[in-house]
Amino acid sequence: MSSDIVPLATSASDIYSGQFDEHQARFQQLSEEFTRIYGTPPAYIARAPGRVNIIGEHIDYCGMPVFPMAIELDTLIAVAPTDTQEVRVANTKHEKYSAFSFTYCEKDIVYIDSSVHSWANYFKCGYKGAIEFLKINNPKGMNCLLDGHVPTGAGLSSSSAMVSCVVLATFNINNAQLSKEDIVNISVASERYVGVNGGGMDQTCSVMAQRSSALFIEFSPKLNTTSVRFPKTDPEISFVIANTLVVSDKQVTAPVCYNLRVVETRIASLMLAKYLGLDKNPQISNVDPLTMKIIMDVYFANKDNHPSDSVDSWIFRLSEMLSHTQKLFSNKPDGYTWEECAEYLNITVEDIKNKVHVNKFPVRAEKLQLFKRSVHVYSETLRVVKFRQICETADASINPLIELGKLMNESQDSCNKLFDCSCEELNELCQISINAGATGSRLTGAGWGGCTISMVPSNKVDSFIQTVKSQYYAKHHPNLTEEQLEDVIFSTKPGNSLDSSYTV
Ligand code: NG1
Ligand code: MG
Repeated sequence: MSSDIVPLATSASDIYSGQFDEHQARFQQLSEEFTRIYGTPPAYIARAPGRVNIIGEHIDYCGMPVFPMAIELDTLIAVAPTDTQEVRVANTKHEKYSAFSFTYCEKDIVYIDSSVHSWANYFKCGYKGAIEFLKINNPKGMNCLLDGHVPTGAGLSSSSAMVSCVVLATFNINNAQLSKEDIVNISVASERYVGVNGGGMDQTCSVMAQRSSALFIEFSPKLNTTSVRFPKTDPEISFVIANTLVVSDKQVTAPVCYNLRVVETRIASLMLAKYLGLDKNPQISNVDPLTMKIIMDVYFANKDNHPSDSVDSWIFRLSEMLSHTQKLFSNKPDGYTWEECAEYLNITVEDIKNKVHVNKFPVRAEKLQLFKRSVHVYSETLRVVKFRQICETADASINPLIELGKLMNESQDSCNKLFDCSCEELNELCQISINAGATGSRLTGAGWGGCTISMVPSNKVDSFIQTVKSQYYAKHHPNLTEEQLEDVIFSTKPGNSLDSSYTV
């Protein structure tokens, strides 16, 4: 685990030192706009990229490893300290995102109304998380100007890019040094203030990812990241992101979508623990949140001889857990009522609801789909582990484009049929993508709308994009101009991670 201190640049020369050449013009422009708005230049510019998840969907909050990469699209925040405790925030896209301000208050730092869907909430989350961590009651005021390039509601983590960026900016303004791990932990915890009980993939990727690599992220027993390069192939592997243009707002749909999935996987973990005779084990009974990864680890403690992080061990353990899960839940493939879960666990429905924190993250469901969700979690994790293995060990005997693509297609199938997080347009776009030459295509991020990611041989990228434009966009969004289409379907390569702030 890298615990690098994020370096703070100390002079204007750092920004022009060459390392950040590619951002120089944008920094300059943002700095000028900031000066126009606030009358003084910014002290820092912080940058955090969005991410695309290549494989491993809806398993981060189950403690399972995922395989995203940072993309080139990012969020920038220009910021300067002020003498008051007022925080003023403007956006370069001010027609869509109106400016707001608030003043630090000792009681709750800043009030966040999670019943309102507003971009301001994500800013406030990052600010609140950073100040809470700093434990100071006299934070500096800040003037801020945001410049976001990650499409919102598209599964590319515009939200986490913004939260991580605000955490970094708030720390810098208050002269605090922090490790990358601190930024990750604060960003993950603080984004939950908007009411979505999210996992840690997005913030970890935004902060830790390395240029030209994807990031294998393990969350349990502790955060651990490994940069993984894609295998060399001829033609090379390329990725294309395509937006269905179905806006999926996780915050609004959380009680029947995202937060419900978190609850279903947690209840499945409780029941699995009992089924495996582990419910009295202190490593399980006192753990909150109890995840499917913890159940697996405790079950196999001292049980199998492989080093626990070897690929063989992962495959062995996950396969066995998959078969336990199938045995336990298969008699109710249409789902469990809350009462049936309570009866199995020999506790009340109220007890279950407390254990999975529905008071904090409310959900609405008659039935809980424990069979489908848990089969997805263990099988999707198997795909993640195999995906990484192919990337690291591929030799001439296999075609990685085909093998990796196959895993992506299986992931889409599982997201669609078992996790119910796809939608008609995502399925259609994936199918068109395969017909257009992708070897694999799947939804990315939470789903229910947003983007797909497709693996495409590099020599076919142009024709692929043309075909998808004519078969998907011309049909569903015929009025989009060529320029607008460039923002909804584009090829991407691994971008680099959150940068430190630069004094300008
Ligand atoms: P998006 O859709 O990008 O917000 C969300 C979660 C991830 C992960 C994915 C599904 C947050 C901040 N992000 O991503 O942690 O669970 O869904 O794999 O909640
Ligand atoms: Mg998000």
